[in-house]
Amino acid sequence: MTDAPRDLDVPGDFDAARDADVLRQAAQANREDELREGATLIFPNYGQVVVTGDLHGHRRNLERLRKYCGARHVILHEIIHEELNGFDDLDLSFVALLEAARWKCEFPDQVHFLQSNHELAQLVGHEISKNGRIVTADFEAGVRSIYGADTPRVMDAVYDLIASYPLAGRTPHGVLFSHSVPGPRDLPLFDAGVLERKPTEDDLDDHGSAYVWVWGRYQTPESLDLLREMLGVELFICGHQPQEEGWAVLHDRMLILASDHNHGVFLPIDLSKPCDLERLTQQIRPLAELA
Ligand SMILES: [Mn+2]
Repeated sequence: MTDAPRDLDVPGDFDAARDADVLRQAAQANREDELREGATLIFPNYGQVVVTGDLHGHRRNLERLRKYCGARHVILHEIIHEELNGFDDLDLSFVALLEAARWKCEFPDQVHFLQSNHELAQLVGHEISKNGRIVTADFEAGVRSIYGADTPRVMDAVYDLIASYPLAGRTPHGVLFSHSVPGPRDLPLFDAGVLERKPTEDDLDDHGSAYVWVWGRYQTPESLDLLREMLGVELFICGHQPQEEGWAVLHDRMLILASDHNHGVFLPIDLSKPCDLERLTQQIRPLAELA
């Protein structure tokens, strides 16, 4: 890897000072989000919210969403760490993150981010390897290919943005949005108070409450029922668990969406109406149908 910026197959031009400023402005807009109470976004009982799943650098799907959403609320998560085809490929998912940050700056009341395990790992320097690659290192290598010696300045702004993410969103009709929720093994470690405060270093650290929130796997009907009771919600809409077909329902209590490939989906929800899982699954739409 050289330190010199190279020609990139990405639209637009890059400037470390200007782009770092965009990321920091988006971070500030997240902290000042008018829906935010602690680490939770409280959605109103009017308007629409478009829920998505993991994005993993899929810039085409992000662009489709940006055109579709207009004045709707939109929820984005796990924007970084893209799937690469070969070992020589660069992870340029940073560009998707920058585009999402620009979108947040343009529509601060509509665009909302949620914390994810991949982004949290990037923030705290916890290595994630996938298919023999260390994706957290590859992400930074991608940023370095764009900004060269200015990389630390841009990475600091990336960390500011990731640290600003809330953990969850909830609707007046009992739907909870999050990247994941704790599995049965982690529930005893989980303090639901984390959703009501700015997550502390302990919360973000390995096996802290924010950590088990975004890393959760292997949910059971019983663990989801415990969480429903603890949080006062009816159902969960998450990402995190890969879905080749775009979505799946887990234990009649959790809907999992994926937006990171050509069969990726999105879900527009009318916030004024009560909803159940069956109705929600009928409203799921393929991103590919958007221009
Ligand atoms: Mn994940």
